[in-house]
Amino acid sequence: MRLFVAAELSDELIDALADTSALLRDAVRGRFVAPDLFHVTLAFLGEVPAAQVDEVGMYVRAACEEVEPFATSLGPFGSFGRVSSAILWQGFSSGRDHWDFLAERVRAALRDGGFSIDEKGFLPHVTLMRRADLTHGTLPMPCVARGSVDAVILFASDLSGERPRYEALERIDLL
Ligand code: 2AM
Repeated sequence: MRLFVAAELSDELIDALADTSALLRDAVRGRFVAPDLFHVTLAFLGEVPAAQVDEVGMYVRAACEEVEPFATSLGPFGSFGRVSSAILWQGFSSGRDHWDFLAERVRAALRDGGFSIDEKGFLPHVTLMRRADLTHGTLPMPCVARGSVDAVILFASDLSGERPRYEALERIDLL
């Protein structure tokens, strides 16, 4: 199964991200991520044998025991890749230390468990668009909001259909 671990965002954050996405629809061409799929990836595992999924959940649960819920604010846009076919995302303007701590606990626990994860440096962001053409037009001002991160989810992603399907295998409340 193709696995990744993500932070769940509170409704205030999801609503503002959906408002930003609506503004982008008038300004940028590309493929939009549906608001019900908005998340912040903490660790990307890729293919893991189905028999090891419970073990992954156990390590993620253990990591989350060390982390409390935290507040964070949405911030400016950023992008990865070529300007003509970019990943366009919205980042965070506060809570960065909390984000780094959460991601590092999860990543360290998975590494200690012998799982290999994508080792690209962690940059907290929510992907809003893929294949965005940023060569034309002007980006709108992103909508910002303050909200919280209260839970972490282990997702399986299925890319075989027209749009990605993420199945929450396990949801862990931060306490
Ligand atoms: P993103 O976090 O920039 O949106 C499922 O594919 C999720 O894992 C997506 O949110 C994706 O990008 C993230 N991800 C992180 N590293 C990845 C990688 N090496 N391959 C595919 N997706 C990755």
